[in-house]
Amino acid sequence: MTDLDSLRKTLLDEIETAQNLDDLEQLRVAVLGKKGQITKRMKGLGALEPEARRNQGAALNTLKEEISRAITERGRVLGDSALNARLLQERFDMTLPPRPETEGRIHPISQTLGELLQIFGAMGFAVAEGPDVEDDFHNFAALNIPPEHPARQMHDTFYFPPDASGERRLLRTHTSPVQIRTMRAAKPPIRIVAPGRTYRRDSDITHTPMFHQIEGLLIDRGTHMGHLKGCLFDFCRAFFELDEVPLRFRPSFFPFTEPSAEVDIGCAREKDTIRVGAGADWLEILGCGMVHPKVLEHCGIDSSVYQGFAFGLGVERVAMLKYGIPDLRTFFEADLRWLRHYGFLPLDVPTLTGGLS
Ligand code: 2NM
Repeated sequence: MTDLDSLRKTLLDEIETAQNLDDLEQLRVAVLGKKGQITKRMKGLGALEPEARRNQGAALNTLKEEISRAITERGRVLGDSALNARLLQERFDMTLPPRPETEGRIHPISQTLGELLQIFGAMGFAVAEGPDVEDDFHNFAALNIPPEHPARQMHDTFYFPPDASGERRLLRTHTSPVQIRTMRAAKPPIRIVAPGRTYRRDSDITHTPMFHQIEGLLIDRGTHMGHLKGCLFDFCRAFFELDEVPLRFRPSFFPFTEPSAEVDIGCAREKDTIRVGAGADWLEILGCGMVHPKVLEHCGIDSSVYQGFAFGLGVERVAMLKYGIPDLRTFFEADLRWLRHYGFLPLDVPTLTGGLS
């Protein structure tokens, strides 16, 4: 056996019997490090005759690679078993409450959006999203709101300066442009909800320039107001966690629906609170209607074959009602005391089976 053969045998033996990653690392340094056994021999090659140097060099390289591979492989095995041992030792009780108690809170808007998506998700609505910066077509024209229509003033839009072609982009005034984009891209049947931020030039106790909406859209053959009513009754029962909800559909007008309605929920106005679900008073909570045939046609949907219903509601508004938050503007003040009071714990995830709130 040559000198290298016996070195190979010894080293492979030592690698195979290394019991932990530290020992293996020491071994690697002792063999392949700057002053290691193989490195030293490589340095010694210079003193040999050319022929012997070539042969010995090739043999040393082969040995070096073989040893490197063996160390890597043994490292993997030792690493795996070290991890397994740690996992066994670090087993802990996932049912214990977190300590110390979590400081952060989920903002009521995030919590409420989670609840809304949970409810509409269970009804088969997919979530659709779109850009906050929109163009005139998607925010207005496609929704049957022509340039001279008073709704454009009504909406008090934030416009950007006109671009080179004279087109003014804008911050969407509702999430309906998402529905337009979806209808133009997909074929019926369509069942989506579009949650998100919306913007209007309006700021007083009951209006903030940015607020959240969620809008629903369902397009299919034979869709009618009865489907819309059933959907909204189911939604209100689930959201307000009531067995029965008094709802009132009042005729209304939106350019993008015909007929249109506003929906009021029965409530009791007490001294400085409003209790929903019972009582002699009514409170408007959402707008809805059958999608206007012109809107369907703008989206390439044949209105003689397909009908759709749509609805829209303000997320802040329903969050205030459900959680008794009296002042809209506090939502956006980032007041930590307010958040600690009205916010939700991160593990308080809304589910239909576990309870939404
Ligand atoms: C509302 C009320 C009524 C609505 C209509 C559409 C679309 F794109 F399908 F035409 N999206 N959203 C709609 C209808 C929104 O919010 C108060």
